[in-house]
Amino acid sequence: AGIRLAIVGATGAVGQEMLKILEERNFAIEELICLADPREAGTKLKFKGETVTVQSAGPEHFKKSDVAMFAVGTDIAKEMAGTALKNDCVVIDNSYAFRLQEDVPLVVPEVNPEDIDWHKGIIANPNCSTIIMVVAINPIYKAAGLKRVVVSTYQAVSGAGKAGLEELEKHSRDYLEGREVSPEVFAYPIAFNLIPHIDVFVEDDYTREEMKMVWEARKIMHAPHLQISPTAVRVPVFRSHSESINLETEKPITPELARQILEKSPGVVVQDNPAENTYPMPLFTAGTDEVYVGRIRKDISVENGLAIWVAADQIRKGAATNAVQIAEILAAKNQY
Ligand code: 11C
Repeated sequence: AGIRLAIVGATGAVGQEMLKILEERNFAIEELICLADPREAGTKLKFKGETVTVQSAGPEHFKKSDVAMFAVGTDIAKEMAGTALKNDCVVIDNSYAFRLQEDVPLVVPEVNPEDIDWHKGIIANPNCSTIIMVVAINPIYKAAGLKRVVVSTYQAVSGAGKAGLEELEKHSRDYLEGREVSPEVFAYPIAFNLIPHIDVFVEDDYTREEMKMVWEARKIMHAPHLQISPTAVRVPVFRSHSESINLETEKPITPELARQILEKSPGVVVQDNPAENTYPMPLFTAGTDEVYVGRIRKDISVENGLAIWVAADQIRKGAATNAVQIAEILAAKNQY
């Protein structure tokens, strides 16, 4: 036995990773339904050695599913969630569509698993940069309180999906082989460059990617007044986002205590030994499920301050793994 599970957007970067993770974690599935838009219908995918044929998503699929994990854009998520709800199918949505809606829990299982209990049919999966940040900073928040967070992200191209991956590869080849580089997914050439602009500009010249980190972290951590100033930057890395985070705490906390707390925190791996040049790097965190924290040191610019460096695979912990963890909790508690 197990649950009847649909994956909407099964052919995309996040959808594909969801399948891998479900298989790795041996998630108990009674029936797996892989859905995508009509152009992808008929695509054959592998799951546990068997072939699953992708179907064009329709109400009949939601009727047959207990839970649907959505790995599609905001507009399609809005369109399809209603159909899923009408058919008694609980939605775990990876898009921005419902994250800030008051009646929708926004969940990172290491931080606020209890919020799953009050879902009304939709549970939102946060933005990848937000998930990675809150897994690392929530334990410090619990131990010493937080006044202010300053975060700069170094976001991999796969945050923009398969097309982002292909663009970095193409731009790298074009640049090295002397051809003209023509940006499509990103606003500028991404190979050998950094682009301090992800998503659209919204408030006070911050981007929406940056404001998502503010709005979503406050909701997940139940810290409505937490002050956060992010700068989100796209970097020529294929996979795994990194973040430089400066924390101003309410109470003093030594780097040693922070290290001990983080070592015991769920979902966190501390990689921090400057003497041995040990710190997290995206090349090595890619393909894993944890959030890696290193460079834990006193922020010498404030009285109660810590500086940390974080890296994590944003397709896994930042999206697919987090959604599967939520599905595991729903399944274990029969909350669908
Ligand atoms: C990026 N963080 O790296 C974005 C992708 O709200 O789920 C995910 C956007 C979101 O481009």
